Amino acid sequence: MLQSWRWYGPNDLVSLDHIKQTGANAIVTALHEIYDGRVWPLEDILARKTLIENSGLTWSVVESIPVHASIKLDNDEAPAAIDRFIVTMKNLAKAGIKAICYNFMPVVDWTRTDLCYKTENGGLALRFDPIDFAAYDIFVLRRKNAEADYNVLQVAAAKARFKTFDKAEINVLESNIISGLPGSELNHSRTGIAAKIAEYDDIDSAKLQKNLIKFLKAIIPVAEEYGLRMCLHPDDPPFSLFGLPRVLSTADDYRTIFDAVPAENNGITFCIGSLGARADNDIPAMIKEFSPRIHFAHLRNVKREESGAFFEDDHLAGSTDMVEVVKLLLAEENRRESEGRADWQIPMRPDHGHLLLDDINKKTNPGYSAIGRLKGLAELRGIMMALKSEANKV
Ligand code: DNO
Repeated sequence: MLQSWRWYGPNDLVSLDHIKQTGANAIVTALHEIYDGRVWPLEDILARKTLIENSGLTWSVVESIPVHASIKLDNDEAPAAIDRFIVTMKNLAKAGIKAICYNFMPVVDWTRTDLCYKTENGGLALRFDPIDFAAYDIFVLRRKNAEADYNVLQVAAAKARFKTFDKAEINVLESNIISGLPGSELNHSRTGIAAKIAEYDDIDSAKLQKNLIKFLKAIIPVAEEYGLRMCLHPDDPPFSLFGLPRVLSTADDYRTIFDAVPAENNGITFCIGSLGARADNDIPAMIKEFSPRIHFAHLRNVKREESGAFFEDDHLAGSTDMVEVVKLLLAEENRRESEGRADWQIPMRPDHGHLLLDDINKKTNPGYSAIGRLKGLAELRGIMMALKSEANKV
């Protein structure tokens, strides 16, 4: 697999030179400074590409082109926003960057309630606790009719949890949930997020899915023409937040969009950590079913807890069998290679990592510190090498 590393651009505290030292040879990045639906100019893309190449690395995947809210809402501004998205796709193709990750989560992108959860080893991990989330939603944000989106037991647990919070804890929880984690386009205020959520009052899952399919029908033919592999990232976490619809959480969700727009360019960012947060997602079965469409893989492993919470465990621990995952992805690469495809390698990146050692006292992007990801990459690389060596002996 192509060993890649997410880099947030020239301001990233983990520099390209450091990334080179990890042994990764490809970069996953975006023009993060242009997040509001404007076109990414070809010259800006080329300048970023040159910067990467001057460090001896290649830009393998774009993560992500933000999908403007008007497209999710399918309002009057949507056609122009789709046109701009397409111009950016074409500019990336002209620059030779052919894999594009994006997502279709309304209002909030990936979300956690705790960014400093202490693991058994003393490192710090990211965690999502649905009761903390409900406590924020119902009792801090006080979203209209929020209680209706939770069952009686959850509301009672959230109320009890809320009573234990002091002001400082509420501030941290709020900032974790609404300030936007790295790579998210939006950084909301409390009133701002309430207004954004209200825009979706009339949009249920069926409508959001319809809007997604309309978008795919516009962009996938362009991807086919320009040889772009589009990689739709799953919802993280893979269930509704703030009562908002989420339509990329299960195998059925992906089946629906692949049936509607069958071209293989209509692919998936197979994010083990996002999909693995649901016990009813059978990850190996999903890889087997969707393998020709897996154009990008995020390798990360969440540990599901009894309560419905989950935390990000070590890359080889957690609730998903990572060895099995890597084995299946290598098998798909072999299949592509045997077809003589130039793009047979699936780019992967070690997704997130614990805060470890002296990174704990540094300023880092949550989930994207150097040492934790380096550890993850090293472990995953070991699995790849071992499996390849075994396969060569057969
Ligand atoms: C988190 C992520 C997300 C993801 C985007 C994909 O670490 O995997 O930021 O990149 O949602 O579009």
